[in-house]
Amino acid sequence: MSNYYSDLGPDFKRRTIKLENIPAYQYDRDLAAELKAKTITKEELLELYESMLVIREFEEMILKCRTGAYEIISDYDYRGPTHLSIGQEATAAGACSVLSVTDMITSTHRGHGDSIAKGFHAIKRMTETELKERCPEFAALTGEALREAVMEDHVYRTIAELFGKETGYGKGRGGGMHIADFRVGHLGANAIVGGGVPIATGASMICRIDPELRRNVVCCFAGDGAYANGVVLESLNWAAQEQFTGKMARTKYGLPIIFAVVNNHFGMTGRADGEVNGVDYLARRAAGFANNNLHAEVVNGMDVLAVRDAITRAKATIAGGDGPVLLELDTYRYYGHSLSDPRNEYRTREEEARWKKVDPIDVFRQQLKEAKVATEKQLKELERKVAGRNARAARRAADAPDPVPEDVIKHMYTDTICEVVPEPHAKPEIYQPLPVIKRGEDSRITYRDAIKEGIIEEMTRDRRVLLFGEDVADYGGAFKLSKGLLESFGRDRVFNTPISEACICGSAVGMAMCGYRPVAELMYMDFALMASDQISNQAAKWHYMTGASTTVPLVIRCSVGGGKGYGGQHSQSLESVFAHIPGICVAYPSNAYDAKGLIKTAIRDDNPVMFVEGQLLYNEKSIVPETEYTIPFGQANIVREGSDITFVVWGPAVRDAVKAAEILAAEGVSVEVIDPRTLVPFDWETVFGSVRKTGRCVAISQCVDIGSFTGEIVSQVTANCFDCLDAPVLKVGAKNGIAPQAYTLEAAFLPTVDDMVNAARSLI
Ligand SMILES: Cc1ncc(C[n+]2csc(CCOP(=O)(O)OP(=O)(O)O)c2C)c(N)n1
Repeated sequence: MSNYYSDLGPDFKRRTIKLENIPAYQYDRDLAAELKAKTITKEELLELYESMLVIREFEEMILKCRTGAYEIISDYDYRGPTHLSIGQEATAAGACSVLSVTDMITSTHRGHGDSIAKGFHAIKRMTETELKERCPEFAALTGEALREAVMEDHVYRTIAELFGKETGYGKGRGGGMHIADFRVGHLGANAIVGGGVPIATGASMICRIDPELRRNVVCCFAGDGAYANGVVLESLNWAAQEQFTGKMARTKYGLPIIFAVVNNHFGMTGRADGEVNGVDYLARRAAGFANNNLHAEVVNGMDVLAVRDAITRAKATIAGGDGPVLLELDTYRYYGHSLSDPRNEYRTREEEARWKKVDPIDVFRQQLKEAKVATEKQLKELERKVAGRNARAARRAADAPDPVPEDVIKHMYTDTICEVVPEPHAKPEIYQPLPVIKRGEDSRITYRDAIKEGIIEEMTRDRRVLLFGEDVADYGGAFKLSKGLLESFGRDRVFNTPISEACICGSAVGMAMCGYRPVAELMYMDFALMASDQISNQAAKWHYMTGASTTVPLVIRCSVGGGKGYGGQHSQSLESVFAHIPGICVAYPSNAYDAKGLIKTAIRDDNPVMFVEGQLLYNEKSIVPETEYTIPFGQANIVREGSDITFVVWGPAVRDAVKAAEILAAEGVSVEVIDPRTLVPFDWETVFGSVRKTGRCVAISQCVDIGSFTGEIVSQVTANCFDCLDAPVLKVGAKNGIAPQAYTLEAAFLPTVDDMVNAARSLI
């Protein structure tokens, strides 16, 4: 027991800390033994074989497409990525064969096999009704003809996505590296190495607490290269926490996630062993995160039955409440990173030949014959069937319509919001009375309390709203905004996280993909840069990349520390950075009334939202009705009307802009102050309307001037109101520098009331 857990006080006696052993290659049966033990049927064996064949046929099609050797579509010019998984088929087929239709997976840039196998085995398990729901166009078919038609459709949609066609799984927006099919629990392949791992972790958080998803597991495929990536290690640490593994939470059930490390021994175009890994077996990674090694095991990933066995046992461990599990699947990639990689710099043909001797398909085929599961003739027939199905699907995909150019940004945002909370999520359990927000007689409350009240109302309305971040639960967050919420809503909905900003945001994506509405807190906006992949490449892009087959309704709350003398890494106003990323909304309330209305809208919106809070505003009060209200995104607030100049300004700078307007009023200059409230979406019409009236405009914010969103306002106003302008459009922001700590320097760094007044005077 460590000193921390001992009641006897510190004990520094010499000792050795023992690590648990990690079993490797424990599977000691073969196909005949499984048959004899009746642990598998002949049909299941043939299903496994067919699944691997479909993957190989698909990958070999890509190979041949490059040289025109795939005759059925030799006229088609395939131009996309070529990350083939030939050699690794047993990992995908073995794992997916024992996942249920609703179990989930995440996958990688080398994920054709995972995607094909997940759909293939799900379709094999679907009832006729489910098959018809999936493909209503086959309603007239029944039995095997129906299943076969749906299977061919699966292959077709996969190839169509690879070819970037409108009929692909992601309507051609994502392509093969981002393929997903949420109807069978495929939450997406990911072209960011390791990017899918926190998403899988987040999804498993929902499987753990949601009554309907409760029986599901998430199988997270990621390569050996990924296990050197920060967010992956953050995810392992996250998943191992006792608050999720059962001991501290109401839900006594560990995270139902299988970290399936697909170790093909290569990162990209170099060896992984010895060059990037540092350990002989990647299963050792698990020992750094949990005393039980996350039940880690090394598995023969060339043997589909060994993989099937390991995943089956992992599922049983998870069903017993003792997840998560990490499995290293030892396999080999026959081709280069992509087809442009000749692979001779980092490995030999002799090495490849040694691995091909244990080829998952050839070895299994031999076993099928030896155990008399199928004759040579029957196997050939199956192989012909698979090749024919693939060829027909490929031809159809090559002929399928391309997306039309006018739709280039269609699906970037959804216009849906959660208007009605579906059962059983309405009226969640409240364990203790809700925290009381104290109001004066005039109903004024602080900006901090306004956000808190909005969150409480939304958490009371919808059980799918979760709140998490560093120390937000017991302590109430660094700014005490969430104090008391843990007691009311319980630790399954309000929880602390490790200091893992990437995993905080990435897991929120996974939760959102499962239909939940996570609200993640990042203590300072500066730390959002630690999570920039998860915000910008994951949260922002999945709705588009899947052709709108998922939404990502999450809120990332982050506060700006500027003005407190906290220096360069705790003071940045980065909203302009995120406004530049298509796919996310950006809100920045400037007062308590707006803060409550906007946080409620943010939580109900089906798009991912960066919700920026000004720390200097936390104690500012305004009148905030106790009753429910929301403020629509993209609706600016005219803070003060005027006729000579338009100030467009947001966040804490609004207060200063109003002061500047008062000074200018005394000089006879009438300023209209417009607070857009949200940068994305932006209320251009209100701004243009104002400038057409005043003829002058200054865009103001606390962002560093260079590259600030104020520049976008200057550009749009100039382009749209040119005829009405009496003067150039100006911008005022922070100096083009790094926020300093010194009071005098910070005062000079941030835009001042004088800067605003002077800008206005220069236009008159
Ligand atoms: C974050 C990130 N860094 C680098 C790359 C470029 N890249 C693509 S695949 C790859 C190697 C990945 O290795 P591994 O995770 O073992 O998967 P494998 O390719 O072997 O299937 C790299 C470095 C990337 N896509 N994402």
